[in-house]
Amino acid sequence: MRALVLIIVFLFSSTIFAKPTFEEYTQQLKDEAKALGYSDALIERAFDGITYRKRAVRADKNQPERKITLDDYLATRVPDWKVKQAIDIYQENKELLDRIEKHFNVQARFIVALWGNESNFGKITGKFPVISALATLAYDGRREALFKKELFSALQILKEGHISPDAFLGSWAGAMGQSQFLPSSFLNYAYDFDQDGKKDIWGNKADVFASIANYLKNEGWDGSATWGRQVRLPNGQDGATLAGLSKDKSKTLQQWQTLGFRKHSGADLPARNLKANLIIPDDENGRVYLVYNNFQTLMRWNRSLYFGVAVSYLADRIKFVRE
Ligand SMILES: [Ca+2]
Repeated sequence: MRALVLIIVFLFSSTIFAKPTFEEYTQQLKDEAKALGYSDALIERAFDGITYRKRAVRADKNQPERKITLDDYLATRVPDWKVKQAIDIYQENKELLDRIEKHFNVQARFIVALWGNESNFGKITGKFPVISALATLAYDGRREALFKKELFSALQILKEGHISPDAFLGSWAGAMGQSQFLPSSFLNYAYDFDQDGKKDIWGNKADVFASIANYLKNEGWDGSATWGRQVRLPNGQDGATLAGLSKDKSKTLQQWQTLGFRKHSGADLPARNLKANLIIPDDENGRVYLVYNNFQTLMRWNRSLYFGVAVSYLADRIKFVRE
C-alpha cells in the first residue's frame, strides 16, 4: 500500500514538475508575449527559426573567475596597438564625435574608449540571434526572470522596427551591436542621432556614439570632470588600513592629500574640493586609484573594476596624445 502511494506521488509530481522541453517553453514565452499585447505576426516573425543555443549556456556557465592581475588585464584589453587604433579612429570620426560630445556634454574620448572595449570599435558585435540566445538562457533557468525581461525588451525593439529579425544579432548573453547594450538598456538609452527613425547600434556610427553618450549622460556623467587618477600611496600603508579607507566615501582630494596620497608621478593632488573614493582593484602592491563620480557611472555600465579602469585608461591615453 505504502509503495503504491509512493508511486502515485512520484507519477503526480513528475507530471507537475517535469521541466518542459525547449519547444514547450518557447510556446509559453509566445503565450506570455501575446498576453503582453504583442501581435501574432510580430511574435511569429521574432520566434521564427528559434533554436536552443548550447554554446550560450556553456559560455554563461564558464565565465572565468578573476584570476589575472589588473596589469595583465590592461595589457590584454588595452595593448599599444589598440591605443594607436583608438587615436586614429578618433581622428577619422572627429567631426561627428565633436558634435555628439557637445550635444550630450560627454567627452568623446570616453565614447571611443567604451566603443573600443565593448566591440573593438564595432568589429566584434556577436553572431548569436538575440531571441534564441535570450530564450535559451531563460530556459536554462539560473537567471530566468532576468533573461525573460530582456527577451520581452527584445520583442519591443523589433516591434519598434529598429532592426530586422534576421539582422537581430548579439553576443551569447544578448548584448547587442557596437555598444553591446542589453535589450533593456537599448530601450532606455539607444539614440537615433541621424534622425532616420531607427536607433541603429549595429550599423550606424552616429547612433552608436550617441547611444553610448546618452547612456552615460542619463547615468550621471559630468562632462566638466574626468574619471579619477592613479595615485601613489603614503609610505608604510598596510593592506588593512587601505581596505578601511576604500570603504570611506566621504573624503575630498584635499583630505587624501593630507593623508599623504599623491599623484602617481609623486606630485601633489589637484587642489580641488572634489569627493574621491579609493579603489584597490588587486592589493596595495598593484595599481591604486582615486576616482570621482564619473567612475561610478562607468560602474553602472559594467560592475567590473577592471573594466572601468580599462576604459578610463584608454580614454586617458587618447587624451594625452590629443593635447
Ligand atoms: Ca538612426
